[in-house]
Amino acid sequence: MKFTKLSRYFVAFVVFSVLCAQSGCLACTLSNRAGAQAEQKDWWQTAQFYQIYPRSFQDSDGDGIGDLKGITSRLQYLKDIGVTAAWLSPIFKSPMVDFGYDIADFYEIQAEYGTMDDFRELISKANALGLKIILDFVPNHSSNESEWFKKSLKRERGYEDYYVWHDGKLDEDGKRIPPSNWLQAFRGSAWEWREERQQYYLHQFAVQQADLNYRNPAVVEQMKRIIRFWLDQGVAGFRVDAVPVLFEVEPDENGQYPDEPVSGNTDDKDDRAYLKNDLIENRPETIDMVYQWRQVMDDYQRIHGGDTRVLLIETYAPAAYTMQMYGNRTVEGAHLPFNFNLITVLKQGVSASYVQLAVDEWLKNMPARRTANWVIGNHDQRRAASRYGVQRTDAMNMLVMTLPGASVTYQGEELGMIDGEISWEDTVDPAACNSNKDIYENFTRDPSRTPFQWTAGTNAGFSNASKTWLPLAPDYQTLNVDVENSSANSHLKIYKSLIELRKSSKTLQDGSYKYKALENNFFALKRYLTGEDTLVYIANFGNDTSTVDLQQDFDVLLPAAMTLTISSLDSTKTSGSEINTKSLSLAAGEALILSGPAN
Ligand SMILES: *[C@@H]1O[C@H](CO)[C@@H](O)[C@H](O)[C@H]1NC(C)=O
Ligand SMILES: *[C@@H]1O[C@H](CO)[C@@H](O)[C@H](O)[C@H]1NC(C)=O
Ligand SMILES: *[C@@H]1O[C@H](CO)[C@@H](O)[C@H](O)[C@H]1NC(C)=O
Ligand SMILES: *[C@@H]1O[C@H](CO)[C@@H](O)[C@H](O)[C@H]1NC(C)=O
Ligand SMILES: *[C@@H]1O[C@H](CO)[C@@H](O)[C@H](O)[C@H]1NC(C)=O
Ligand SMILES: *[C@@H]1O[C@H](CO)[C@@H](O)[C@H](O)[C@H]1NC(C)=O
Ligand SMILES: CC(=O)N[C@H]1CO[C@H](CO)[C@@H](O)[C@@H]1O
Ligand SMILES: [Ca+2]
Ligand SMILES: [Ca+2]
Repeated sequence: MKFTKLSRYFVAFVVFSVLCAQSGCLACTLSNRAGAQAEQKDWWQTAQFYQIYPRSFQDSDGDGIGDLKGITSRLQYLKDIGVTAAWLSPIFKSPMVDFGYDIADFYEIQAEYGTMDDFRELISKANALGLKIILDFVPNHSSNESEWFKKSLKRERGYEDYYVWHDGKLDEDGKRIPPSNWLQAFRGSAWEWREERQQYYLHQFAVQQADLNYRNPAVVEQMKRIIRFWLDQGVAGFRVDAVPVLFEVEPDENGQYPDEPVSGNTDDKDDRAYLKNDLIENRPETIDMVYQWRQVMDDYQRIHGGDTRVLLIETYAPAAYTMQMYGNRTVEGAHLPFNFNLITVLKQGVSASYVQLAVDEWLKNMPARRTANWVIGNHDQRRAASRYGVQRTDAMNMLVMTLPGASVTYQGEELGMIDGEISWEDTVDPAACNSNKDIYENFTRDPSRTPFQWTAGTNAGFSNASKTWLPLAPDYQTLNVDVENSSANSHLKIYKSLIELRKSSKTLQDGSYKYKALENNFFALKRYLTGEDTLVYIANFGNDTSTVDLQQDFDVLLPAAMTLTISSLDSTKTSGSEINTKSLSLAAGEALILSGPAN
């Protein structure tokens, strides 16, 4: 029997009321009030998502490479810190040219990561703990080692147009050249010649990542089949990779692809940023494909019931484009298009005014009744603590957890892990290997992929191998889960208390917001809700200690004294103490969450 959303909550409310009548506890009375509200949020709207990079999380068999059994053995950790749902970077069969983002079989698990049985075990352990597992869906391309590609190469029936093939064109000397000047993400041409077919194929990423042809209905159907296949295995949804590059412009009336204009952003002609890329990114057809995937997931839900399966998508794109991913007035799209503004905008500089710009860019463009989300890192970026500055580790974690909506953690951000140091000899990322020894550090993504730091022991407790697939970051003996969990205070302890606050605070879940960059590089955020405590986040993004009058510079409604609820690690202020909001002094990087009565 299925309930509509409203009636399901109503049933939960009745059951709860009965329990309460028996126990007569105060907590129940308070929860009743919340349960009775019509606008109850769905699980993903206030979720704490956590990205696992499987290769680097936990190795269970001593080959130096993380795996599914390793993840299963660490699920309790995720539960302990309060995570709602973990999304796993790709675990599918792959030659590992781009470490799993080059999938050879979308229906198989990569052998070095484990088996389908290991995956089922992972799902069942996660379910038992009340954790949700989300998979990475990589629809733009497959590995060139996939059966589909091999068949397409031979023009086998049904596969001729699985990829984007083209004859190329002739230059002035009659020499064959690629169809267009398009560049791939990892340097150089996006076209690769194949003798067998006497044609070029398109690859927006590495040569070994051939773009699937979304103008072929058989491809569209195949990808929907993949979604249903993994939903059948019990996953709670998908995080979809590299969505903006799904469709490219159609060929013109002569069957030719137009060249991209030069951007003027760099002189490096192999760097994708050399061109504008409007013809190969952010096409309108892509938005409709996202709506179609949502339909597949909603249909699945209608048939099979259970909690909402979520669609999270990766879009580094301008707001006007990204916001359409949520859906339009008649059609639903992604539950959450990932918001990378705190990464991209703050690359210009880390300051309160850039934080304000990043937050504005999302909240001022987001359509009504949609859910915001905040991301500060992933396996493509330098680690958050290294990018924002180590002394701002807690300030950033506190920010993403007090802003409205869902928040996303990349593994290690809860510990304040910093970039590993990877020599050219140890470099394995294609984005770096396709460059050279002198410039690879500008392109490498390896430093944020070093093994997770569990203990001060061998290989940080990640693996028993004599050599791990990437070297450990040098600081693992002092920066790890064991040390941080047994210290009186640590980034990890602060992170845990932030999640606890999010889970217990109606103000953070449902409250309104107001925020402002103040003149002395302080950023202030107020969350408030009728009848509930008001919470204020305040952080000093500058390099010097300074003092602010929060009432005068931020909000006259704030009380003159508020209670310190959570503070950054280096703060000398005592939790639970009274803070004078009219004269608040913060050291560089210091951040506080204050609470006070509703106003
Ligand atoms: C932290 O330590 C506590 C107490 O020893 C233990 O119960 C908990 O499982 C540990 N958590 C982690 C994440 O290691
Ligand atoms: C995939 O691409 C790589 C690099 O061009 C090449 O060495 C390999 O032979 C290709 N595999 C297939 C099946 O085409
Ligand atoms: C919403 O999207 C659908 C599917 O792409 C499209 O057919 C429809 O015209 C759009 N509606 C609005 C109001 O934009
Ligand atoms: C590498 O990055 C540095 C610092 O951002 C910059 O000055 C330099 O021009 C970059 N070099 C290349 C080859 O992109
Ligand atoms: C490493 O080896 C020890 C001793 O054999 C064992 O107890 C432990 O479980 C192993 N850990 C991993 C991560 O393989
Ligand atoms: C803070 O120091 C960093 C590094 O020294 C510098 O790049 C930045 O501009 C400084 N910020 C301010 C606001 O002075
Ligand atoms: C953050 C993220 O998932 N990045 C991936 C985007 O897609 C390319 C190609 O699949 C990968 O190389 C990135 O790691
Ligand atoms: Ca392993
Ligand atoms: Ca594409």
